[in-house]
Amino acid sequence: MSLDNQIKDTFQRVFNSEPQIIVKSPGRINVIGEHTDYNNGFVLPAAIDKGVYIGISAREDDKIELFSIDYNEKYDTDTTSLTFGPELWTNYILGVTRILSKKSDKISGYNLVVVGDVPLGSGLSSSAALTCATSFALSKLFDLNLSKLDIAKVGQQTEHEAVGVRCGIMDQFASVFGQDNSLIKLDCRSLDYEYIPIELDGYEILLLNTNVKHSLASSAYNKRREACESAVALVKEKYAEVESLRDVTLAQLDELVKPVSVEYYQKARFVVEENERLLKAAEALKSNDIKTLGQLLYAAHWALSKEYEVSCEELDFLVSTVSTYPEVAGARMMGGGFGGCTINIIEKGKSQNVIDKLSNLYFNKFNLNLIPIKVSISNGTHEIL
Ligand code: GAF
Repeated sequence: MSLDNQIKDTFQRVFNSEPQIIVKSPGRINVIGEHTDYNNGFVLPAAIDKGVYIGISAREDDKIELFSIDYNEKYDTDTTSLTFGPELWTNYILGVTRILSKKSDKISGYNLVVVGDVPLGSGLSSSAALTCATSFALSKLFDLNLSKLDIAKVGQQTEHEAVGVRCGIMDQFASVFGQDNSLIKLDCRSLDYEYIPIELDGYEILLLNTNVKHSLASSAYNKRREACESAVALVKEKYAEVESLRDVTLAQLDELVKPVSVEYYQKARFVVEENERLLKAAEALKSNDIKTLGQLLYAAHWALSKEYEVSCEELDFLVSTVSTYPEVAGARMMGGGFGGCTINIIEKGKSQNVIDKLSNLYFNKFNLNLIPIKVSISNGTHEIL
């Protein structure tokens, strides 16, 4: 049964009624440009066909009743206390509700059913999909008139406040602004963006899920962000106009950061170079130069692994193994790191060969199943009903 029909069925069973609104908000991939968003740099993501679906209806009272199909769990609270439940999925939904309730008094009680097909922990941003779906649904239901950018920002703020991850705007922006068959080249400083049609002449994208999510992910993420901020503070002592790593040159890092902290220097240099790689990759995509694009992906991976130190054994194994396959133009870890997926650019029609060759090797080494994920590039958050 399709996910929107599952929502309707479950709504009927749990709430004895039809949802007033059903929305879908997608997960995302990112071709290149990791850990650049919170440094005011560029990113190159796209929304995918897999996402989170929410069905919602307003109530006469101030009760909030939530039901997750994936967890088969119900959780109730009310608009005054907005107490989070024991599971993280409730924090995301109620975190959005808290933020919007502070902005508007139009929010009253509601019933909500949620389901999704973004594999959890795979680095495809199921959490951004969930917060953006919630924010869009509440805006429609209670006439809050939120713009697309408002929705993305509320999603990001929820991640900061309700979950404690000081993420950038990439995932939420991609989920909301996604467009069929297009990548989004987003400038995270100005929030200007450009759609780049994804025409990988003769190539296709395949995601390979390591099936691991190492637990240090969120604390390590915040630590990387702090290292970048510390590097900026050091440069700022001499160059007061500098606001973020986007404004910093490699020469300034050599002069002012390297002598003080190798750790900050390495992390900051990665970000400056990752932005450069992204700009080259965007040009390579526009001129269909897949060879150059692939090389940039490999370079990004090893920099993420060795300099930014956000990879893991499983991701490194996948990337180093496919780099010996002639049908693979490029590959790298994708998203925040410490597990999740690699993104691979493979000659059209050869993905199954790669999966066949790699699956046994991966299982023998890690005793884990490698999970291939095929995605298509799709539209952003939208109403279904
Ligand atoms: C996670 C974050 F949520 C994003 O904001 C981004 O920083 C990404 O990691 C790394 O590029 O997905």
